[in-house]
Amino acid sequence: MTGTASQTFVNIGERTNVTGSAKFRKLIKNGDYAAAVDVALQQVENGAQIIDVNMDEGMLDGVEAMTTFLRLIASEPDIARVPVMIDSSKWEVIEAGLKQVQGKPIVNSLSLKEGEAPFLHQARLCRRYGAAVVVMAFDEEGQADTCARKVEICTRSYNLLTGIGFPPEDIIFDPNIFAVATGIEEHDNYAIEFIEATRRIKETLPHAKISGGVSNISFSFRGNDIVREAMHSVFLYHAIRAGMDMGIVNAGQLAIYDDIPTDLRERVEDVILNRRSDATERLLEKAEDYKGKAGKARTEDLSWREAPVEERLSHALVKGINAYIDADVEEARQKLGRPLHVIEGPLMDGMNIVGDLFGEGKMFLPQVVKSARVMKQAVAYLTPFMEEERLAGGEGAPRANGKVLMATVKGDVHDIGKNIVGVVLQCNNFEVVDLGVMVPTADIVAKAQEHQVDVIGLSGLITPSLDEMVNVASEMKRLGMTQPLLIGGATTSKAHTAVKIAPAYDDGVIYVTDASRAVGVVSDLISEERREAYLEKIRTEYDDVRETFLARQKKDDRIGLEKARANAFSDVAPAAAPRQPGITEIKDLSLETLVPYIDWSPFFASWDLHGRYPAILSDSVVGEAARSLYSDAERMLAQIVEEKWFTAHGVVGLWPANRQGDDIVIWADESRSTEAARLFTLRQQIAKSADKPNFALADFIAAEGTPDWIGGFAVTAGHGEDEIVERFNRGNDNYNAIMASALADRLAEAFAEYLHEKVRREIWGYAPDETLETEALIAERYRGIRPAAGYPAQPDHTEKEVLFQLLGATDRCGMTLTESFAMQPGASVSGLYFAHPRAVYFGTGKIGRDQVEDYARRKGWSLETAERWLAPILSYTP
Ligand code: B12
Repeated sequence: MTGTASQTFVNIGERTNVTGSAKFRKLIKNGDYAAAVDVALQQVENGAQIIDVNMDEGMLDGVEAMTTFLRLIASEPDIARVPVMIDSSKWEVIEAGLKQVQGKPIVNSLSLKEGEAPFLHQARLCRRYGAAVVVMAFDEEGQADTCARKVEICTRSYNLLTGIGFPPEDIIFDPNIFAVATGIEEHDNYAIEFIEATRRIKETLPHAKISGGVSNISFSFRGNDIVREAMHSVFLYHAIRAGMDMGIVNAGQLAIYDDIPTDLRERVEDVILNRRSDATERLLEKAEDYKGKAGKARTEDLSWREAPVEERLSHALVKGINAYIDADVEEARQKLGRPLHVIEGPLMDGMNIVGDLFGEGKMFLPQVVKSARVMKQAVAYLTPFMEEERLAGGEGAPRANGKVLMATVKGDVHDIGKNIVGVVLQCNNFEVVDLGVMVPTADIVAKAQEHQVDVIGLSGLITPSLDEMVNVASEMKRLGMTQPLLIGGATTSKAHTAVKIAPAYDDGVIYVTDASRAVGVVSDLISEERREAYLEKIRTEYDDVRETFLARQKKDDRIGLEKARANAFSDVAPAAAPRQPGITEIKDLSLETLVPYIDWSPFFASWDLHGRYPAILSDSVVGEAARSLYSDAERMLAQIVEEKWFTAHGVVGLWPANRQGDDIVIWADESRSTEAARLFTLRQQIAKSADKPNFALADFIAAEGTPDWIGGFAVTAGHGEDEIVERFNRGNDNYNAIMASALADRLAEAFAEYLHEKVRREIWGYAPDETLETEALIAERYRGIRPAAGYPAQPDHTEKEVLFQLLGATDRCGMTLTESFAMQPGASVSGLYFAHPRAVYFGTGKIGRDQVEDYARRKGWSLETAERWLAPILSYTP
């Protein structure tokens, strides 16, 4: 087991630190904040769950750099979903950071270095901002290196902090990780001192957390990555067991504990645990073998087929092998006498192993879903025998741990995330009643009552679903229901759940970030003993989140709309007239054309494997799971193309257009006298530094008097998907059902990429000579952008309606919009084309009431309607 991948351990990304990353330092010094934001994004995509931001550099204005950077990442939803650790040795930089962060910040760090008074003063200020703090084991006498000193300083800090009412769960101790195996004898016990101190702090200082910079431990082996990775893994294996909660560590560069060759692991362990006096020399000796070497490939081994049937079933479940399942289950049934004995015996034992391995981070999602498939197929084989027994008066089906209802709310078509959670719950012997997508509130509450479920889970992909979830909560309250409500899906968040949904329902509303946490949460909710304490903990936590959110909203510093407009991006660069103006249809595009345009990284993310393709395939932690998933995907993709499982249609429109204020007028023809339609855009109202504009999409189109053009598109690769998914589900094959959906989504996105290129080179033709490889396309190294309604530059989903009309997307492509403006089929994308050479993607960020009123007026909406559709980006509470 890696320990490092343990479900509870939190990775802190460190690349957005000017002292630790030369690349980041250079970007910040050159004022290239857009590229610096990309660094943060990559960190998150590579699995960082917190990002550490440090601007402590002699030549930098730390306050300015911290402020600018945090503002920018706050308007990037993919980054803003992870907490920020504001890292500085200068208090004014920390405070500048605290003023910017939207979620719960973490301050890194405070210490008793300068004595108690400044320590407490800073802690009080952090408390006021709702921040958690990292406290270094450092006092007036220096940094602690022994366990006793570490514990002493942390205890003193803890007593001081709790003495002023600082919440203990917001205290994170860093008891100093120092290098071992340096050749200096006094250093040999450093890892043990840290691990022991961790254990004692966790035992004696309730709720406090432990963190540390992991790579320090292996400093003496610089240049030998295999040994360093092994040291990090072994160190974390022991430190996490002692209670370490989080650490600065490159998750992509960790060896799997079990995979470290035994002789190397033993010698590393000797060093980390200081087990023998010659440990350093012996590791140095061994390290020679690993200079520049790569790992070995494994060969398939069928010897498990010779084991007794119980062991074979367990092996098949853990490894996800369904090839022999029917024969093995039949053998077990004959051996054990009754079908129920097979389920409650070897099959449940096997699934328990799977559950444990997943919980410990030894198995990853695709593997678990494969295990679930084996289980389902085994149960399906046994069902007729159980039915026979039941008819003959026996007890029939096995008992589940509890029943969970799952549904994607009305107006939303997202399925994958919910289905994955369903499978993981089933793996842990919960019965799941899945109502599918677009489920109206009335059906959710009726089915919950009919099936007498213990817990209700709601999922949503797009922001209008957030409101719908509030409706479900209110209806549950009105009907006096008591089941706890789980909230999940891409746009949901703890803040939204705490601020908007929880107040609508009294019996527990819990936001669940991902599938791996769902089991723990549901178990707590179902347990008679733990349920109340768990709900109370959530209530207190959400009260805090709400308080912090509202406090922050009060001191929000949006600038007025007029001021933002005065700082618009103004660079007139009208586009050349298109080669094919008006509508171009693409009917039944060959799927083969799209394959080279697939961006694989999000495919892995949809299976909870985080990292960039292709590097993820050789990742030391998730590489094996990623390779196996990828080869299954390639196999299915070949079949999709060959057998035409899905049908892809697309449509492009290119129209004469001009900007009018923040609107874009689309003209009926080139005389530009009759308005055919009007698009509405929203402007950033965040205070910007000197030379940075407050963008709105309209800025990329020339004002009247200068002829300019705009484009729109809608593509789908989803016709046929539902039938295929249904077919797999009928065959108890969730793994392939989820795989087919994930591939349909990839093809839809690839279609958007392919079509954009065709538009630039041929249909519009403003970049006829562009030749870019897939990687460069994915990195968007071309002229022009294609923002979609719902993405951060235009969060208003209703803008899809006019686009669909202009394009005739329903007639031409069979695409429709739900009442929440989700597109059907699910694997669909639509958006606009801007050709301006300096057009960029941006986030509108939160907007002020003045703009909401103005937008309502422009769209002919009431203020209330505008506030409903723009709810996620309001900087105020209506
Ligand atoms: C893949 C993807 C797509 C795919 C597939 C969409 C689909 N049919 O599901 C495609 C390319 C088709 C697509 C299209 C669009 N997308 Co999109 N998409 C994404 C992306 C990159 C990943 C979503 C995903 O599948 N993740 C993998 C799954 C497994 O994760 P998950 O859904 O979050 O589920 C996990 C947890 O949330 C949790 N969970 C989920 N549900 C539940 C339920 C319960 C009860 C529990 C306990 C837990 C739980 O467990 C799951 C497993 O760990 C996100 C960005 C992101 N990084 O999240 C944007 C994102 C969701 N998309 C977005 C948008 C706007 C769109 C479009 C509207 C754009 C457009 N105009 O064309 C369309 C809408 C499609 C439609 N049919 O209407 C926005 C939504 C934000 C918003 N303002 O509404 C996002 C957040 C991107 C962004 N940064 O703005 N998209």
